[in-house]
Amino acid sequence: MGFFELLGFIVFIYFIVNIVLWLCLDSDIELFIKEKFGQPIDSLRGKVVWITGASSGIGKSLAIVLARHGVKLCLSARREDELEITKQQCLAESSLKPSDILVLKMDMLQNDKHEDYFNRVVQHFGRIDVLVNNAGRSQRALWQNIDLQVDRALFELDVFSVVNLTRIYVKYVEKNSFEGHVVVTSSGAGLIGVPNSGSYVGAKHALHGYFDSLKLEMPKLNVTLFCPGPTTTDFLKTSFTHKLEGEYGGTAESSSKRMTSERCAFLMATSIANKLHTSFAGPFPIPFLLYVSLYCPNVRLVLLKLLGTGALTKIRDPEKSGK
Ligand SMILES: NC(=O)c1ccc[n+]([C@@H]2O[C@H](COP(=O)([O-])OP(=O)(O)OC[C@H]3O[C@@H](n4cnc5c(N)ncnc54)[C@H](OP(=O)(O)O)[C@@H]3O)[C@@H](O)[C@H]2O)c1
Ligand SMILES: *[C@@H]1O[C@H](CO)[C@@H](O)[C@H](O)[C@H]1NC(C)=O
Ligand SMILES: CC(=O)N[C@H]1CO[C@H](CO)[C@@H](O)[C@@H]1O
Repeated sequence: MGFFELLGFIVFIYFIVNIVLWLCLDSDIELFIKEKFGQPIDSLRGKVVWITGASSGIGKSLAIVLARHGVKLCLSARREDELEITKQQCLAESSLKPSDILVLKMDMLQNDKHEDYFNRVVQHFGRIDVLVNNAGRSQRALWQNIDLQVDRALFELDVFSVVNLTRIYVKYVEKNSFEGHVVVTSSGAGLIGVPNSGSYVGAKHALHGYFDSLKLEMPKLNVTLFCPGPTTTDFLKTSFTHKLEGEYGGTAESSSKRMTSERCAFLMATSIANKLHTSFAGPFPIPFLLYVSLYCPNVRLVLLKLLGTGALTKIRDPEKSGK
């Protein structure tokens, strides 16, 4: 075999291995490698992490994973009783003291109070090492029927409240010149379009624009955009619809087509510990779809034509498949 044949063969094998990994893994390849060989979650021990939306779902599971590794936590959301339950579970599974976990009743939509809340957390712990912007609501609605008020409300929560709180944090990091880390729970729907969630997809995409720009302006700041695919949480219950009043009220049943929130939180904690910039996770075919869409947009178009919108809808909401 000549040199160029060998080179061609290696490149060919490289692509085959990649595509096999796209099909087998429940995360992107970088996160998979870090899970096996990178910084363990334990490298975050002793740090102070503020998780918004810690009263249920991914935020709650993340709190528990981090607590097990001795991470001090601020848990915020609107439902204080649920936050207390998260706190008790964290304490039961770790050697943290009650004062290592601060419960903060906070509505993200009250932007004018962000500074007060922020100061309370700093006062309690003396510092904030990582801010995890996780609070958010999803959506189920047909694009053409959505009231502009819903678009605005969704951006208020999923984008503007996140941006406002992060600006306070970023100024604080700069003033005290320490190594800051901002984390955002985006979504697979923050990387590609999906049906039945127009405003949500727009909002999650917007986060990538905001935080990519922030990273360029502050290269030393660690920024992590974590993008889960379908995960079993209560998110469908409180999802927006096409009109402002009311919530979707669905239940996301556990299914092999959804990640458990525990697995999601473990991968998210791994991405945070390794300071990855963008990570994604989800069972087959989520990583495959995301890789194809990001690396080969033309193949994506062909794939979508073959699969149809209905298939994508079922990937997101498996209960619709009538399994
Ligand atoms: N589950 C999925 O399939 C999935 C997939 C991709 C991305 N995500 C993202 O993951 C994040 C967490 O969602 P989840 O699935 O864990 O759903 P979830 O169980 O409904 O959790 C949402 C969290 O956000 C908080 N929240 C909502 N509105 C708030 C407000 N106005 N102020 C403060 N906190 C508020 C909720 O707490 P309170 O109600 O107590 O305020 C709750 O703790 C979201 O950003 C979501 O977009 C989820
Ligand atoms: C994370 O922050 C540290 C300290 O500012 C910096 O040296 C490092 O390059 C950052 N890592 C990434 C991946 O941006
Ligand atoms: C629009 C808005 O309410 N912005 C708030 C964001 O946070 C600052 C603190 O830096 C508040 O003063 C603003 O009111």
